[in-house]
Amino acid sequence: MSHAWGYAPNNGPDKWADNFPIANGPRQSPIDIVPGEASYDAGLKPLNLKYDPSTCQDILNNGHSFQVTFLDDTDNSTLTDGPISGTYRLKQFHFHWGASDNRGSEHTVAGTKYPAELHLVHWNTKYPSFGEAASQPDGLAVVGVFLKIGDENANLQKLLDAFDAIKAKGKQTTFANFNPATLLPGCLDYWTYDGSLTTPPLLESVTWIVCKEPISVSSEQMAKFRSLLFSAEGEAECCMVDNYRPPQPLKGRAVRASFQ
Ligand code: SG4
Ligand code: ZN
Repeated sequence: MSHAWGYAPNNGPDKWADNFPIANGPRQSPIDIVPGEASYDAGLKPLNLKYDPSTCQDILNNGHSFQVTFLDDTDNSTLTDGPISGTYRLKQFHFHWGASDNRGSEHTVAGTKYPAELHLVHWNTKYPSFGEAASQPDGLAVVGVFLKIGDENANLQKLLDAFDAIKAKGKQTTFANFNPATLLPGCLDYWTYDGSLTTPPLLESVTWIVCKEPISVSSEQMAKFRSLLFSAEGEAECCMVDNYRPPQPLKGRAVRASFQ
């Protein structure tokens, strides 16, 4: 791979294995979730998400997505219960989306693609830091939420209104007092399976928790996601679109459902 990784034909998902051989590993993400093949597990607890808006720090275009970062030096914003043991701290959330409304999610449901997918990334506090947790089999827990075209979503709009300040790669601005719980669907039923980061280094450290119920986004709001740029200021403008990895082989893994 002659360039840094990205989502273009010359450096996209089909090329990642050249520099990151774990791309062909046993527990890669995302996957196609086939509801009929997921097994209901009555032992799965409800998700317990406790988010403190005062831990929200900034919003950043990292050239692959945009992310909102949280202060993670205390247990103020955490995920507990669900399929995991112990306490996981919220580090950041980000999205993946398409060039048009017919694609963009990473996970699919019986082959159905959603126009975008939100990822809330948490790390296991049995490890000293996010960086150290990220290479442990039980190091990370990511909550995935599908976006579906419908009514305008006022909670998403707060993010979109910050986009003018982070249009290009490397741009960052403060983003204070945002409660990520406002982005969750009303019903927290989920599927869960053992997987990986969906971008290089593709580390196999993620307990995936994918919510069954999507949140809404309008077509106009989706268009605003596509106004961000992969490129930095001064470079040829390249719209940030199709920043998703397609589904990977299940390789015999179990997908469990928290609901019947
Ligand atoms: C996005 O590119 C985020 O911006 C990355 O965040 C994130 O990497 C990456 O996706 C993979 O995360 O939930 N999709 S995912 O598996 O969280 C990490 C940063 O670069 C390590 C901080
Ligand atoms: Zn992601």
